[in-house]
Amino acid sequence: MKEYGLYIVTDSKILEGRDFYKCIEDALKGGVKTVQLREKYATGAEFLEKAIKLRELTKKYNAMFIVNDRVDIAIISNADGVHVGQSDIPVSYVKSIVGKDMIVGLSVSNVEEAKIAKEHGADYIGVGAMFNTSTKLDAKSVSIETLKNIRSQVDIPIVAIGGLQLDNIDPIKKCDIQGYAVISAILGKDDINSECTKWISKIK
Ligand code: TZP
Ligand code: MG
Repeated sequence: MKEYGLYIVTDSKILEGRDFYKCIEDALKGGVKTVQLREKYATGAEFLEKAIKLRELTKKYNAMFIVNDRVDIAIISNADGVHVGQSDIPVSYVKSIVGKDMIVGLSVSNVEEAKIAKEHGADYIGVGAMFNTSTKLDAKSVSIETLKNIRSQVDIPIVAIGGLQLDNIDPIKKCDIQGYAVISAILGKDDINSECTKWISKIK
C-alpha cells in the first residue's frame, strides 16, 4: 500500500506569486509523500496543465499524485487518485468511472460520513478540519474525540486536515492516522523545503 505521509494540498493563493512548480518540488525534496492538486480559482485548462506537470514531478520523487474534484482531469493526467467532498459526485460513481487502480478519497467530518465512505468504496478519508483554518472558510470542525471515534470504527486510511501546525499535532499523532494534509503551515512559509524536513521528523 502506498504511503500518504506528509500530504500537501496545493493553493496558488497561498504561494502569493512564487513559482508554483519550484515550491512543490521543494516540498517533494523535503520528503512530501502525497501532493493533491486543489486550485479552486483555476480554469479547466490551467488545472489540466498543472495536473500533467505535477504528475511528472511527483513521479520523479516517487510520491503520490491526487487530483481534487476533477475526475476527468485525474484520468487524463494519469493521477494516482482523486479526492472528492460531500457535495461532489458520490464515491460509488467516482469508483465506477476511475476503476479499481485509482485511489478515491472522500472528505468527512463525522463518524456517520466516515462509515458511509467506507461502505461506498472510498480508499481513504480526509478528516477535518481538525483545528481552526483560514484556508477553507466553510470547513466543518472535527474534535480529536471524533477523530478517535472514526479511527476505532472505520478501518480505512485516515488523512487529517485543517489547521495542522507543527506545534498542535501531538494529539493527532496518537490517533493512528496515515497522513497529515497541510496547506498554509507549509506552503505559506518562505523555506518550504526546510519546513517539510521539520514535519517529517515530527510525524515519524
Ligand atoms: N479541507 C478541510 S480544511 C482544509 C481543507 C482543504 C484547508 C486546510 O488548509 P490549512 O491551511 O492546512 O489549514
Ligand atoms: Mg470538492
